[in-house]
This record gives sequence, C-alpha cells and structure tokens, in this order.
Amino acid sequence: MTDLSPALPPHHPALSAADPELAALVGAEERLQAETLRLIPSENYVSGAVLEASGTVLQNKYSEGYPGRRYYEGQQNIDRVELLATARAKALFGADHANVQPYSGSPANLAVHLAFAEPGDTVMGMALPMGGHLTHGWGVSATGTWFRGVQYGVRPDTGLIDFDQVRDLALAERPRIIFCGGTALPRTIDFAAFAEIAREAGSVLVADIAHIAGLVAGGAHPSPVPHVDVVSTTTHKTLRGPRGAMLMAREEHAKAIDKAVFPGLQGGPHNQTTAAIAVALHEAAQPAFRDYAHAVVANAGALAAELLARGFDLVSGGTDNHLILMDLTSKDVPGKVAAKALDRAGIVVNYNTVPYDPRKPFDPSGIRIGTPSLTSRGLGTDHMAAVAEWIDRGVTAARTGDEDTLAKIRAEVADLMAAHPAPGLPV
Ligand code: DSN
Repeated sequence: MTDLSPALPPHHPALSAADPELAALVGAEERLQAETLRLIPSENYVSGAVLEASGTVLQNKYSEGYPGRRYYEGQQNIDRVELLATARAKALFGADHANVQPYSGSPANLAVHLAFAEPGDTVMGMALPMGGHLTHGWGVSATGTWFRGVQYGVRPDTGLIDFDQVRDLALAERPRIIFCGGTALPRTIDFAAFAEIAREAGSVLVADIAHIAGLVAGGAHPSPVPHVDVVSTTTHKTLRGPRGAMLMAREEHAKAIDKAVFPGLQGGPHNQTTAAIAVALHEAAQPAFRDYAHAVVANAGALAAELLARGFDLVSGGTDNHLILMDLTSKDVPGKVAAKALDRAGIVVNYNTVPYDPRKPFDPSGIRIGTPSLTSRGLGTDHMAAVAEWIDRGVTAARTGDEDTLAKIRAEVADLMAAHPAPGLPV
C-alpha cells in the first residue's frame, strides 16, 4: 500500500486544489523517489528543465505530419520545437536523419518493422531471456507474431554474445532485419561485428541503444552510427530525457522511417514530449554530461567489483556499461524474493532472468541493477562499497526473513539519499 501520510510538497498548487487524491499520489511518489536508492538500470531522474518542458501547453496542440507538412494549422511554434529536437539529435549522435515522434521504444521498433519488412518476413534479434527485448521478434510480441522471429543468445561459458551463432543464423535465415542491443546486456556491443554479418546476410541492421543512449552521447560507449542502418532509442534511460523515443537513420532510409512512424503507425506526435526531448538533447550535449556518462560506467565497474568481492555471481563476470545482471542461484535466494526484500529496504531493483535460466520469467534467478539514477544524484565510486554492502545484507536478510535488517538498511539508505538530493525533485 502506498504511504500517503507525508505532507504534500507545495509545488503542484493547481493539481492539489483540483484533485487532492491524485496530488497525494504524486507527492508520495516524489517522496519515494527521493528516499530510495533506485537501481533499475532503465530508470533515471530527469532535470527540472526536462520536467517543466514535458508539462507545457505544447500538449494542447495537434500536429500530425512533419515540420512544414502538417495536416493542422497553427504550427508556427511546434514546427520549430520539432526541428530543434531533430537537429539536436542529429548533431549529438552524428546521424543523417532523426525522427523524434515515436511514442516510446516499442512503437519505435514496430515502426522499424513496418519500414523494412512485410508480415511473415523473418526478423532476427537477441532472445528476451538472454538479454534482448520483446520487440526484437520475441514470440509474445506483435513483432514475433506478425513477423517470423529468429533469436540468438549468449555463450553459456562467457555470457557474451555468441557471434558464431549470430553469423550462422543470419546466413541461414537471411532476415530482413537484424536487431542488436537489448535490456540486460552488461557488456560493450560490437556494432562493427554485427555490421559485417548484416552485410553478408543482406539484412537491415538496427541498433537498439535504448539502455546506452546516454553513454553513447557522452562518449562512454562506442557509437553505432557509423555501422548501422537505423538507430532506435528511448529517451528516458541513460539519456535522462522524458519517456519517449527516437529513430535515427542513414539518409537513404529517412523516408521509409518517417512514413512508418506517421502515417504508418501513429497519429499526432506528443509535442510536450518532443520539447522535453529537445531539452534533454541540449543537456546531453554539454561537457558535464560527458562526465556524467563516464561516472555512470565508473560507478557500475566499482559496484561490480564490490559485489564480486562479496561472492556474487555476475553474468559475464562484470560490466562495461551501466548495468549489472546478478545471478542469485549460489546465494540460494530467488530473484523475485530478493527484489521484494530489497524494495522493503529502500533499494529498488527488478527481478530478471539470467541466460539459460532454469526458472520462469515471473520468478527468475536474477536481479538487474544499474547506476544511472544514483549517478544523477552525485554518488561516486567511493559510495559503491556501501551500496554493495546493503545489497549483500539485503539478499541475506531476504533468505533468512530478517525484516529488522531490512528496516535498518532502509534508514541508512534514506540518510545517504537525503545528503544527495535528486534532480527534478522537491528538496
Ligand atoms: N522496460 C525496459 C527496461 O527496463 O529495460 C526495456 O523496454
């Protein structure tokens, strides 16, 4: 049950007056985000500027179409907002073309299918339980039912992408599209290796960099742009923007991408989100963002080292990026039990399958953690021993049912969080 007891912060006066019940929920969420150690690697804190942009009157406007080619009048300002966002995306990532209209990552990836494949065509991506994404042709997704998904994985001995398998599968299946990238990949993605295979197979290569977009923008992960046909990304993970997405493409694919997003799949773009994306891209182009991206990676490396020192098994033995995938089998605690106990301790993670997991996705062996949010709060490598220690104590307490320890950790976490206020939240 959500704790609604804390006093509301006074900074949503209209909302509080009009709908106190909803305002109380927002206030409770603000407090939760302020007091907890948020380790879900796909989450972050946006800046106050991004938050403000996403709550503007731009949301009152319909603008189906693209700048200069709309189906509604009154686009004097909206066109400029979207042009600013696309120009900033192209400049930041060095892309020929950018489309900032996809509502989020899944519609963006569906648009990619619409642009390059016909229903029933073969598409290839990493299997979801290996670290891929639903929308890369996984069976329960529309991308795996309307299209024929074939899937690659990681090597059981190393936890690294099995490029022999990728190549064999690509040459045997000749997929229309190959996706690289995913949601639980702790290691650097070798875009050049994928590009060579896609070239041999005659496939369109798509890099889904949703998780690492901020690292790419900040120079802390190699860019896919020189190697791939299309880049798909959400804007709200390491990139620290609003919930939204972008597609970037080589010039030759620009028309196909735009047509697939609108009118192929969507109606009017969410202009308030477009504005907030533009702000986030502006922030990501500043020198401080490079420091942020490198700090995210340094923190994850330090945290991984501390966890390994405490006897945890990490998929692939560690991390190169913002994400750590922990296999808790040797700790004798299922991932879901650990995740729920850590949540009670004020440490927010998600339970996750690990490659070759003998358990079910809704009750898997692992948890997935990452450092984007804690880095946004200014935590550094010298804090990672404490974070690892809390996780260690929390996982042990999960096994033994020691609620007192979980409550103690929650208080310790809240103290550290109070000393490191999060961007965008009321102090
Ligand atoms: N749900 C996202 C994540 O948590 O990684 C991927 O879509």
